[in-house]
Amino acid sequence: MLSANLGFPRIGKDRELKKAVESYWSGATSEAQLLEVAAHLRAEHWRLQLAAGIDSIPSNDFSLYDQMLDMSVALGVIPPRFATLDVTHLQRYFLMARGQAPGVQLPHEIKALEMTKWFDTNYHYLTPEFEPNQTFTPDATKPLAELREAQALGIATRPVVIGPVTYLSLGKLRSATGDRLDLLDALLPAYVELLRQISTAGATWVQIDEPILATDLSDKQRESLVAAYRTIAAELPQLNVMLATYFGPLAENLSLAANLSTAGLHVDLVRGKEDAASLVDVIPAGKVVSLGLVEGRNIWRTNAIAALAFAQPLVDQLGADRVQIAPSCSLLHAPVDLDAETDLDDELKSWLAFGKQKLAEVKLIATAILGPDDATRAALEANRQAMISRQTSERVISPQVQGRVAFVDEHMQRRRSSFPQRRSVQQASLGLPAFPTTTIGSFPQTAEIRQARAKRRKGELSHETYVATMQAQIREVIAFQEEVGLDLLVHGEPERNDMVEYFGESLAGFAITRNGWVQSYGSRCVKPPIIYGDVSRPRPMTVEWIEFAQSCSTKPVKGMLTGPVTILCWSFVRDDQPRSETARQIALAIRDEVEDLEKAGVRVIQIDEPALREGLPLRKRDWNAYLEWAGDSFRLASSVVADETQIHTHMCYCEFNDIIEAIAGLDADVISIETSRSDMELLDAFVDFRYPNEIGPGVFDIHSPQAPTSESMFRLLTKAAEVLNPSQIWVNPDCGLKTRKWEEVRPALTNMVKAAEAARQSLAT
Ligand code: THG
Ligand code: ZN
Repeated sequence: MLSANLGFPRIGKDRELKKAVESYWSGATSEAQLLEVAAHLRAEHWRLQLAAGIDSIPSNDFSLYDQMLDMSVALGVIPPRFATLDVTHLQRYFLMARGQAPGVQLPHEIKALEMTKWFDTNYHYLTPEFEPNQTFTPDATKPLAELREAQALGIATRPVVIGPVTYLSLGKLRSATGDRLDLLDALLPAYVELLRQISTAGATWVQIDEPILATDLSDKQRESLVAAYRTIAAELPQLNVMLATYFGPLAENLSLAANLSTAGLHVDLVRGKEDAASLVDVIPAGKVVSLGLVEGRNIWRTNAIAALAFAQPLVDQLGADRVQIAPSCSLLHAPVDLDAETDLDDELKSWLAFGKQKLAEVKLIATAILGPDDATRAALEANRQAMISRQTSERVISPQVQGRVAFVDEHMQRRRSSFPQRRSVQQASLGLPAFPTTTIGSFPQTAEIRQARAKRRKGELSHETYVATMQAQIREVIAFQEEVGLDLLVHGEPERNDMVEYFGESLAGFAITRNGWVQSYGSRCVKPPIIYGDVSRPRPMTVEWIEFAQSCSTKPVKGMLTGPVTILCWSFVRDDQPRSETARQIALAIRDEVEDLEKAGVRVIQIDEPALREGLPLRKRDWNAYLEWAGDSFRLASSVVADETQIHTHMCYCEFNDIIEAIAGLDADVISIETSRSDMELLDAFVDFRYPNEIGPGVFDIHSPQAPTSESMFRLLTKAAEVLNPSQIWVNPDCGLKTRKWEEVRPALTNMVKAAEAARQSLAT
């Protein structure tokens, strides 16, 4: 039975690509040096897949930044502001990605392409921008070079491209009217030419990714899919297309996908298990079917025997020569190699599989399905033992946690009084002015802070010295905020690296990896914690830091926590219970922390949920159920407090319109959101909905090093006060200040306080 892979992580097992790209950006290394590292990584990854016995190995899955950006380049979708620049190919590529490139001095700022989340993963792609009369010019340089590079190593590959309908659907049209799908007729000749060149260069198969098929499709998208693959098949009859779908069940799109004019169809049978039931009925005779049986975007070892039992009837009915075994989706979303995890214990490791291990699983299933030999039998037995170990481990199930979850009831998820009642008690107890000023939580992470954390990790710093260093930082941050005149203070979070990793380190049921990096966007990576067992909080996680911070000031200091939904969304989660169940366990752990903070005298507690919106399921029909348990989790975490205690939440850039009701349902006393970049347009949802609680619409963009003027911020506040009740409005930046420098933060916050004072003078009722 053939085995196939859909894509391999390109960042490198030691994030070699990240380092090489960032070094090139800084000017420390040349273009040639960067390209050499890239070629080296590709070769290493192809050899690794070959060694794993994978029959169909992808090429063009590599990228120096992002595969959607690569696609835009391959189709000549270069917005005029980049096309007209006199720069090299690679400089233009990075200008599109980041608005800057080494060796390029621009007379004025140039806006990079917008970044958007890739379906429901934590990967972000660069959004194609289409002009109203967009033309497409094929440029096959990259796919051809990679195909030939692999050929030179003696490896035949299946080049991967993103499909035309997914590509158009994810792009945005730079005009108020029109439909980007209307560009299909102009786009298809470019695709055909691109594929023709790939075919001529020796590829017999290509993989065309259309993950859009796992979403709710419009009639126009369906028609476009039919037209696109009819044209490609007619123009290139010699080329075999494996149409790859993933990230969810095809459901009502299954018959459409199966009947598109392609030689093969890949289905995600992990997220889309339900598709298996009708797959054989709808698949046309002779079409090759790729079964995605090994989860590509999580870290759990596949239950090989269960996968075999699941696949066997499909193989029997379709015929072994028509079936391939594959991961569910590209392995881009998995860390590279479990072997590098020297700190995880053997038992936990036996439950896991990263990219390299997933290839072995694909191969194992493909081999075993035809009747296992002795070695395969032994591998299956080892797999079975690991499954039993995980299913029966006392590390996974905690009777205490289970018992507690069983006793969660409605009143635990509701504040004691309604918002208007809470509001008057909070006003009396906090005594804040109108247009109160605050920040989102983090302050600049200086080299000194990072060094102290790194030294502590390596055991080079005693606990006492570490605490003293952090306390000194906190003291300074508090003094700074008092000096600037902020009303509600924060401790600055010097002790935290990534917010989710920080809480993952302190919670039971979580494991932290040493090197389990996954690309988030461009050169940026995240290291999601692994939730393997029932979650609880063995001891307070933040209380001592906040208590210390409060001891430095008579002004109120906020307790800072990450919400249960965000911790869930940014971790690798259990696959042996519903996400909602895991979220509820995390919520109880956060609730414990909230309770302890309150007991310690903390009067304001912020629980951030930046990932709430991005956790939305791909299919609209699943939204309500998600929003319900997500909201329940947030309220379970936050509602333990007395009326006097003010609960804040924060959400980053996000389209609020379609979930505003759920956001109001969180019943946070105050929400801070990002609004400055859209000139307060993002407030519209809150206005139209008549959002009842208090809001801090961000008045300056923390992504820009430029300090905003107090006039610009006052103008934004004026805009906000026209549509909201002035007594609802808080004054804060868009997001945390972690990535900024002190010399940028000082003038920005000084001006912000001035703007708030001006608002109190002229806008307060
Ligand atoms: N934390 C986690 N997941 C996230 C975000 C986060 N997912 C979505 C969003 N935020 C992604 N944004 C970023 C922003 C910055 C970085 C990564 C993802 C980043 N990473 C460092 C890097 O790659 O250099 C990691 C370095 C380190 O920790 O040593 O800067 O905020 N969990
Ligand atoms: Zn934010």
